[in-house]
Amino acid sequence: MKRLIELKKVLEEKINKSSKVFITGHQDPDFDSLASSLGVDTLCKILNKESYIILEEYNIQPNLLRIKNDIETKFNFINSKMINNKIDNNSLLIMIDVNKENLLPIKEAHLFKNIVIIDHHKTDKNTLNADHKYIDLNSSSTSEIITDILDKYNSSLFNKEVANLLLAGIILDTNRFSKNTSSKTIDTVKMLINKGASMDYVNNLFLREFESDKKISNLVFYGTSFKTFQKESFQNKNIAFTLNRENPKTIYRKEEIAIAADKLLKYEVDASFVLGYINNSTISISARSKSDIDVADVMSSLDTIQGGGNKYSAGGRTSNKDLFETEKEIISGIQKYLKK
Ligand SMILES: [Mn+2]
Repeated sequence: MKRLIELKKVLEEKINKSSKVFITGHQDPDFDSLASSLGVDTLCKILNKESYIILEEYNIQPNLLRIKNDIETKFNFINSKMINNKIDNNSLLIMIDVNKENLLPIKEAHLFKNIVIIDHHKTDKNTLNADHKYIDLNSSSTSEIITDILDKYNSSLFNKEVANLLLAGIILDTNRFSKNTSSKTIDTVKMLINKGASMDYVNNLFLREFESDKKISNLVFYGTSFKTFQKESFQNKNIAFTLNRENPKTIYRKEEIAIAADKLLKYEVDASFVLGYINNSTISISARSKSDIDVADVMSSLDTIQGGGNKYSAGGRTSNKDLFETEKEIISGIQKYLKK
């Protein structure tokens, strides 16, 4: 309790003294990381300070992306590329649910002269050297810590919407109160419910996530064929091609296709190409590489597909061919690329 009051004081001081506040969670954000970032942003709003939440869209789960889209008009989201244009000497970085530099989604942490860490994970040699670290290993989640801070202000900015997401953060990190749950955690949950948060909202959120995960896993496990491009010049590249071969007309969200392409890189593949319809006539393609295959080069070389990106991550779309014809076009595009 004493430490928490001290944290509140430090946050007020640091936020008030800064020109603007940048908030970041960890790579591959989850509910706890996103919800507590929104909580800190709410604190900045209470203190009347310009603030930005750093979020990279390419590596965010569909469910979180949907939440982001729902609340986009109320919060300032930026990606790491936009930091350089906004940062100044007095900017404050608040790291939430993460304390290690190598787990940050940004490479710009060293540009900040003022950094505060709020987390519930163990520290080690990779822990960033911050001006103030608040690490509470006894807290179920960062959402719990931030709720306790917000609760000390009597502000209508701490509303039902924020409370629901913080509750989702706590429920995720405690695996539905089956671990890391103290009587303090339950007190915090009580506060959130008093603010209007509901278990129904959270259950619904996780159910949607479950359905979306299942859809992506099915696409990856049933729809992938591996092609090895042999001969010396093709360097035995192992490339994964994924599409819904049983029900090719299935419609996906663009993010689901992107996540499937990311997922495949966990396996022994040099590059992955995932194709699926995003409406009745448009096919979206996501390409990923972890080898010297430049997927942006491959994607932009294709005739009927408009595409682009960078060496490791590219995408494209087409309405000219069906899924199987599009797969063929990509395969021959790769063969041409590898011959070069
Ligand atoms: Mn967490």
